[in-house]
Amino acid sequence: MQLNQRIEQVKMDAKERLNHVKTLQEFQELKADVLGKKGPFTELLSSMKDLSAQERPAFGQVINQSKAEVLAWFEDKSQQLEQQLVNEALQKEAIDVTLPGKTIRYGSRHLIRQIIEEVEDLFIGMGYEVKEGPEVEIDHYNFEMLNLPKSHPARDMQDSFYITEELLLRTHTSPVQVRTMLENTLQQPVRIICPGKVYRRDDDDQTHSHQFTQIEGLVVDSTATFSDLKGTLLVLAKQLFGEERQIRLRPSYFPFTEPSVEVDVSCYKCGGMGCSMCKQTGWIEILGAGMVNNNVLAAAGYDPQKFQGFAFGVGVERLAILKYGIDDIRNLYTNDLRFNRQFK
Ligand code: FA5
Repeated sequence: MQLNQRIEQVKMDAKERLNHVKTLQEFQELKADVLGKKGPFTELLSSMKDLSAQERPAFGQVINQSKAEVLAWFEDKSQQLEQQLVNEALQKEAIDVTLPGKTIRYGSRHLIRQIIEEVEDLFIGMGYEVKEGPEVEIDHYNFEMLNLPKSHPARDMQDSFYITEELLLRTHTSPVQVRTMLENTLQQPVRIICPGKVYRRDDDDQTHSHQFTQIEGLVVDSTATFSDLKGTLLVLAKQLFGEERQIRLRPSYFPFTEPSVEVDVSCYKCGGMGCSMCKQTGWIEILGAGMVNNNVLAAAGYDPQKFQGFAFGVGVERLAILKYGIDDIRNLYTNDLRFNRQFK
């Protein structure tokens, strides 16, 4: 075979095989086959020894040109393969932005917590400090320091869970006022609210629970009056329930306040007409309040001649019931997520 023909055949053969290459590995193998040391071009160059000295340079040039041409085809193919790999990778990693996303469920604060924080925000804005105390309390702070000695009949108002003779689950948040006044050894004015859980041996029904939440409020200084108390409670009721809800104060009795009142808010369900929720009265009791009894001030080291004050204790669950029209207090404890999620 003529050398020219052999060169053409090598080129055509290389082109044909290159067209069939699909993968990078096949490409590398073919490149080594065609352009490597043992390949046809090396063989062509060595076959030039049979040519005359005049013919050699021209053929050498043809072989080198052909090899450069074939090399260029290989480079084109290499780029094609790289592009193909990139395209395949892009296709594999493609994200369908039109697919619906996965819903991520996230938690939220419980309704009781939300109301506590709403009340805290309101009172912090009026210069109050937030204080907390222990849920397991000593009888001395829960009752005695609040003008309720051991044999006092008013202890029956708060049926208690005793742990020992002297230790009980606190029945109200009022012991936190005692603790705060006692801590305040310089007898400075006090303005606090104290949220927390309390426990009573009450029978559970739509509006009563054996464990519930109270927020205590206490102001002690030289000028606090009953009208300040009334104004403060009105601000609280309007903040929570809106302008249209009414409150009423009923004379009441607490050993730790004198005078004492019970505060009711008009029933959300019947608007005051009377229904099963408000036991046909049109009102739901939300808090007890009054002017701090002189005995309580004196026991905590505050001179009743110089200091006076008011206090209140509000039931947070009752606030939730009224604010959101909840028909059973027990819904606040059973942790049914369908219920809880309504108050996100
Ligand atoms: C007291 O606990 C007093 N310590 C409140 C107080 C503080 C009066 C400071 C004066 C000065 P009372 O027992 O009325 O008071 O409870 C206060 C509020 O807690 C009630 O108005 C009501 O909203 C709520 N409450 C009482 N018992 C329950 C119960 N079993 N379940 C749910 N909420 C209750």
